[in-house]
Amino acid sequence: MSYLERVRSLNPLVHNITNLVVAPFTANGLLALGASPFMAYAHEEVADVARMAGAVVLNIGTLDEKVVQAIRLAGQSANAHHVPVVLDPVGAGATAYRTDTVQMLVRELRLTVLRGNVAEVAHVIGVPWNIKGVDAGVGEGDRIGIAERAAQQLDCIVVITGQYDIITDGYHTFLTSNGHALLTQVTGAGCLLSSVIGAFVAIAKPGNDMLNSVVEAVTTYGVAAEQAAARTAHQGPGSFQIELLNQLAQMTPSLFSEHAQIRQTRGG
Ligand code: ATP
Ligand code: TZP
Ligand code: MG
Ligand code: MG
Repeated sequence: MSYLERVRSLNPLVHNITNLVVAPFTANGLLALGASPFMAYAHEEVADVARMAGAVVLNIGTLDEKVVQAIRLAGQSANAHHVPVVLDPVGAGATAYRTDTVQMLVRELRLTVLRGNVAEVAHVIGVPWNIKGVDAGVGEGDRIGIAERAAQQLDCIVVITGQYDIITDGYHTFLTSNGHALLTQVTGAGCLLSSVIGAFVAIAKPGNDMLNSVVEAVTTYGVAAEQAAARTAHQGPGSFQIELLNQLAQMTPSLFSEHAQIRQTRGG
């Protein structure tokens, strides 16, 4: 059974503490995929929700002290109960507050997956990289090297997205080239992917299964985006955004195998 089929049959609960730009799109994307989204932020309940979830996705997109404390409480509870944690360090490097916050979070919490653009991931591990707002700036550099270094340093899976995506545990590295440029025109395309990864790690076993499930999550999302673009590119980003939800719902293992472009560059 593919990881996607396991998501659909197990319908994992994914606890999201995300930003106010993307919350409805994220919840709808998880539902389309076959997972069960739960957005919960109150300090009084986040530990309970995290404990009962299949995965916890933490996103600092519109952070303030209340959100940061909710993220810490949820993350600590997830760690205590062996629930996988995905962190999306939106805008790390753009302000000192964001950079300091993510660096504190990776010191305090054990992550299963860190997912961001190259600038964000670089800033999480203290490597300077040009960034503009919440979007990756243009910068030359060794994206694969940053991903592998971050994975080794944080002892977790790192996903760096962009025109092509890197998935690594520091010792095994995969590149996937699925996706479509229209994804750059939809705010929350990265945040939804982080939550989709949450759904896939929720149904994986620790170890290599986890890395393989993340590779399939990222590629599935890219293939769904290609299918959506093939149907809506002539209309524009609004239709594409809605069609992406349809294509997440309609994705099949055979569509995935037909279109997935995955290359392993390290390990084996
Ligand atoms: P950013 O803020 O830098 O846009 P993000 O958090 O939105 O970062 P992205 O890197 O845009 O995350 O990745 C989100 C999705 O968009 C991924 O599936 C990725 O493969 C895809 N993607 C991003 N840029 C491109 C591109 N130029 N061509 C094809 N797919 C892309
Ligand atoms: N501003 C703060 S969070 C956010 C914006 C526009 C959403 C970012 O979403 P993504 O997935 O990184 O494009
Ligand atoms: Mg983007
Ligand atoms: Mg982002």
